[in-house]
Amino acid sequence: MPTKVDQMMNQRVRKGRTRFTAWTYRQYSAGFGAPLGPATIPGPLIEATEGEALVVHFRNRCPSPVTMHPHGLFYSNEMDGAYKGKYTDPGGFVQTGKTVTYLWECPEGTAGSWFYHDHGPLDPLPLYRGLFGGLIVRKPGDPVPDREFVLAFHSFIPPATGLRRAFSCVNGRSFTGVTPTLSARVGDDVQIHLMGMDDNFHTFHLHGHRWTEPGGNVVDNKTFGPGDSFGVRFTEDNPGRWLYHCHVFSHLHDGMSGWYLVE
Ligand SMILES: [Cu+2]
Repeated sequence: MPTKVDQMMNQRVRKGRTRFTAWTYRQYSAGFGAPLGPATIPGPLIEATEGEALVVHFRNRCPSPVTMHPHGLFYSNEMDGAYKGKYTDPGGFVQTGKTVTYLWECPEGTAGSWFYHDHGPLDPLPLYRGLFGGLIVRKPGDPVPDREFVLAFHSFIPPATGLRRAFSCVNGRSFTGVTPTLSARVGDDVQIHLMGMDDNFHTFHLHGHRWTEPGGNVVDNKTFGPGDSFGVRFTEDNPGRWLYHCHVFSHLHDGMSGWYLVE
């Protein structure tokens, strides 16, 4: 929260120290030559179409063993990226400086809003420091939305950060105006991908909007728990300065909230 201002309440936020060293996934050019962008939370968005396979070359530059474990895809047992004690495959325990290659497949039936995260021997502390990212699989020929956003609802907790206070976050940031400000224009095909990346239950509420789930339910506030992920899609029809937020009030007023600006 670099600005220390909550624009929703138009007030300064006092939470003591707010700086710690996060761990993130970061995309590199071939052979780990050079980073292709800044380190971000969530990490690089991985996108695929049904029928494709993902080959992920992963090098660990964190000071402790970490991994990549995907949700929603098809993968064989040894591509799980999970620590399993004496049953662990190499991809489930990647030591500092080591490289592994994961092969994950996206056959028919895997389309969805998914994510990947650390599942190594220190789970869940590395995840709580930021080791997670979005993963989207589309059906062949599905139109790409005009506006697409990936939002992780999560928290930074003292055992992971060493800070005195916990922080309720969207994409590593707290409080409206500091969290991602989304924007769209009337008529846009908008898709927002949500994921729950901590120990809490959250909801996604978007003011002035509603969306229809595949089963036909019309929703304007959706509950999701740890490890849940989903997409919200609608045609934009309502200009304004809107709030999106978690409707668990203690999370909302601890910063799990942001702007959605529609022209
Ligand atoms: Cu919440």
